[in-house]
Amino acid sequence: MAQTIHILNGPNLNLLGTREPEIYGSETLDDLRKRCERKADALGYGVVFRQSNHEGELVSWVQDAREGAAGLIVNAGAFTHTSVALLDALLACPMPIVEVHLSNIFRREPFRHRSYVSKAAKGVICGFGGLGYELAIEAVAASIAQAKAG
Ligand code: CA2
Repeated sequence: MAQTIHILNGPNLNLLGTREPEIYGSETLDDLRKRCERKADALGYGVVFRQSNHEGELVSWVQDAREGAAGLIVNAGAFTHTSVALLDALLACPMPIVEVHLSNIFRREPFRHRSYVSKAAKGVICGFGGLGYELAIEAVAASIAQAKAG
C-alpha cells in the first residue's frame, strides 16, 4: 500500500474560491485537493487531505499523522500566527513537515510575519498559491527519500 502524506488545512480555507481571489487565487479547496492527489500519485504517495475551522480538531489530526503519515504538510491558516497547541503537536511528529501558505505572508500585515508552525517545519513555502501545495509535496517526498538514503 502507498505511503501517505497528510495535508492539513486550517480555518476559513473552506472558503477558497469564493472571496479575495487577488490574495488566495480562484481555486477552491476541492481543486487544491485534486491537485495534491494528482501530484502525490505521480510520486507514488497517497494523500489524506483535511480542513477544519477548529484548533483542537487540527491538533488531533496532527496526532493522527504521527501514527501513520510519511510526511505532513500544514497550512494552519490564522492558527499559524497564534497556536502554541498546534506547535506542540507538530514538535511531537518525527516525519518531515512542510509549512505552506497560499499568500506571501511576509508581504502582508506584520501580525502574519510570525509563524509558530515554522519552528516545527523543515521548510516553508509561501506566495505561490495552489502551486505551493505541489511544491510542498515534492519537498516532503525528497525529504523522505533523503532520510531513507541515510
Ligand atoms: O496564505 C495563506 O495560505 C494563509 O494561511 C491563509 C489564512 C491567513 O490567515 C494566513 O495568514 C495566510 C487565511 C485563509 C482564509 O482564506 C479565505 C479564502 C477565501 C475567502 C476568505 C478566506
